[in-house]
Amino acid sequence: MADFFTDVPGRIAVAGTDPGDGLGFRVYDPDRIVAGRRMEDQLRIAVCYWHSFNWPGSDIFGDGTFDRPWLGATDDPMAAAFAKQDAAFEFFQKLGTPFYCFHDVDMAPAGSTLEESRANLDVLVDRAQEKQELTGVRLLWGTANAFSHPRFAAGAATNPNPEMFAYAATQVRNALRATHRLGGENYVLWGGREGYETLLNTDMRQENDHLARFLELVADYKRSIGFTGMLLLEPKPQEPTKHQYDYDSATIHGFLDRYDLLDEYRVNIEVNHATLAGHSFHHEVAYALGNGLFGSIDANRGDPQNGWDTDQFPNSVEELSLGMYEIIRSGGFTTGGFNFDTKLRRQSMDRTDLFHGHIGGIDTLAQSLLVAEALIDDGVLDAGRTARYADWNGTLGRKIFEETTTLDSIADEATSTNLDPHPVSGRQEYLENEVNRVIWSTT
Ligand code: XLS
Ligand code: NI
Ligand code: NI
Repeated sequence: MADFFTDVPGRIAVAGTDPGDGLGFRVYDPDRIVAGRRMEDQLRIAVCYWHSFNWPGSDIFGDGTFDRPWLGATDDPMAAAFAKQDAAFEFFQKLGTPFYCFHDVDMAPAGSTLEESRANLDVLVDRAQEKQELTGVRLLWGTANAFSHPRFAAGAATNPNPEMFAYAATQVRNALRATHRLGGENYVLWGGREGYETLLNTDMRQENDHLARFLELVADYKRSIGFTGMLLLEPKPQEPTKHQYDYDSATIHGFLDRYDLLDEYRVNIEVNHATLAGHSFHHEVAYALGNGLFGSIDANRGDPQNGWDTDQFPNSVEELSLGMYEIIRSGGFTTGGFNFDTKLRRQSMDRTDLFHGHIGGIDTLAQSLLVAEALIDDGVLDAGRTARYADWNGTLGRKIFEETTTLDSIADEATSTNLDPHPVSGRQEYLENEVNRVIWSTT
């Protein structure tokens, strides 16, 4: 199965070099220095196992359409997992990106018992370790899928049946251990069905207590095995459940604070989940950065006319540049990166389409990174914000925060000086034009 992607004979050409086979990056050049770091080290791109190598291109109305010979080519699930892993690493290497991500069941088939599942995962992890050493590809994060199997229909940690909690805990224990063995830089928990369909049968408060207990156990286990990577929660407002507990970054923030878990977890923000929550990507990133919660990104985009998680490849520099600007001006990623949690459209059935999707998405991120650097260097947004809040450094601004200040003292002074403040322009259109000026002139 080696050399499955036969239309792509070697590594994809980076920007500035001749793409002999016609497939090349137009902007992404790993060694180009942007905002003080190599582009590769700023973006820390990862390819995801699940959408790219597990999913056959099926939807709720139809079967798989993709040319993926490792899916179903053999009745032996372990042989199929080996073939899939070969294809995945061939793809990572040809694309030339530094990281990948996986769920336990993406990498290894579930067995008929928990013990068999763990043993299967161990075999595939050994194999992954060899391939990582051979190719230099590293693990951005691992995770456990505790949402697909029918046993998790009513949730994993929030399932009314404690046996499901224990089952999910076993999966997470094994996946976290695998992530640690593979040198993963983070471990992600996406609460796929941690939410509810109807309050007629749901005790929300109790389910939240169970989720917090789960997260506490995971954090303790992480420390007990010496895993120094970051634990990340991935917000999503709904889908598959009607209402998910990890709605958005602010909801997760409140939850972690309430259960005294703020030191243990950060967030993995997905672009399409931000928009499903009624926010922009920019908002979610700025909230997480501003509250010490920022961890990593699942790069993708939604469809503005659809109300679900279409997980398309990112292609809008406008959409990504402002989020990128916040990330880079705050010092960039530490353990996080941009994971392509992205799906091809069902009609993109050629094996080479997987390259086109990733190349376009990576170039979009690379161009957004250049825009972010240019926005920082230009200074127009920082200068505008600084000027807008400047009065808080003045006499009144400072006095409001003095300990002796009371509501009465503020009101008395305002009344006696006959305070009559005048509003000033927020200059939104001016700033939008300035951002476009920078976007349009960045090369
Ligand atoms: C689904 C999520 C999922 C997580 C990993 O919407 O994005 O893919 O990233 O479980
Ligand atoms: Ni995701
Ligand atoms: Ni998603």
